[in-house]
Amino acid sequence: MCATCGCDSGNNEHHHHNENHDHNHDHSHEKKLIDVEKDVLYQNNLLAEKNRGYFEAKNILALNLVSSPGSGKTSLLEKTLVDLKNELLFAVIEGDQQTTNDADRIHATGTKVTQINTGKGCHLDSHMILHALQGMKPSENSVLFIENVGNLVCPAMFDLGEKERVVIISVTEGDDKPLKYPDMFYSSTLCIINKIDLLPYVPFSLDKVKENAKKINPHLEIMELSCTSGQGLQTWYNWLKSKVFIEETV
Ligand SMILES: Nc1nc2c(ncn2[C@@H]2O[C@H](COP(=O)(O)OP(=O)(O)O)[C@@H](O)[C@H]2O)c(=O)[nH]1
Ligand SMILES: [Mg+2]
Repeated sequence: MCATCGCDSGNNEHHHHNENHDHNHDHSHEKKLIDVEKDVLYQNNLLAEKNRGYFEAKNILALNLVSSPGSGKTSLLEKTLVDLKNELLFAVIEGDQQTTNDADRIHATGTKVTQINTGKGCHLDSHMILHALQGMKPSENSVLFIENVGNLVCPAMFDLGEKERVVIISVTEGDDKPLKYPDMFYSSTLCIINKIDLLPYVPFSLDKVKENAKKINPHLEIMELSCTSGQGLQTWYNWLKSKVFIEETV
């Protein structure tokens, strides 16, 4: 049980850290915990639908970028915002526990950006996004990137109202991660494998990570790139533009 988001550990065993906890009880506090968790996710889903309606009404393509810390979310945004600035209109919501470091990096590209600091929180939720939208008012017909808190677990449970969830994994993290964090890979529509410039130096198999990711989610699209060398970025840009194009034609 995560103390901040109420996420289920998936383990229904009742753990007591206090060795002297020997009283008999009916575990009703567990039920209370599950009810709270259900309520948190229910409320989140309601507001996520509200956000989705807002995005649809304004023809905003919202993408939720999720990954472990340091896999390259902000680096990918920095490249994308600069390289496509003459073709697409962008806005960014940055999520981190502390600091405005990422928002500062995005601001330096000349893009409209809002930073959300979650404090003890380990994920963004739909209420935070709603609040940020009310403040920043992203333009119609734009692409809104939401960089989530670096965490491969809790953000998987929280729909923000996004159209696409993009999970980024870098080659230094190990090719077994889709199997270890299945919820994130199952709930994403695109997987970007970043830092392929480092492949000669690390024991990471592109084939293996793809096989593992497809085991979890057979529909997952997968692409590989390097923000540092630029290799593969064009594939990402084409994917992004194809999504904007689809948005405009429906
Ligand atoms: N070698 C290499 N380093 C990268 C690449 N992309 C990002 N990095 C580095 O990885 C670190 C974390 O990147 P950042 O974008 O802050 O990751 P975030 O925490 O997911 O936003 C930084 O030092 C980046 O320079 C890449 O494609 N190749
Ligand atoms: Mg970042």
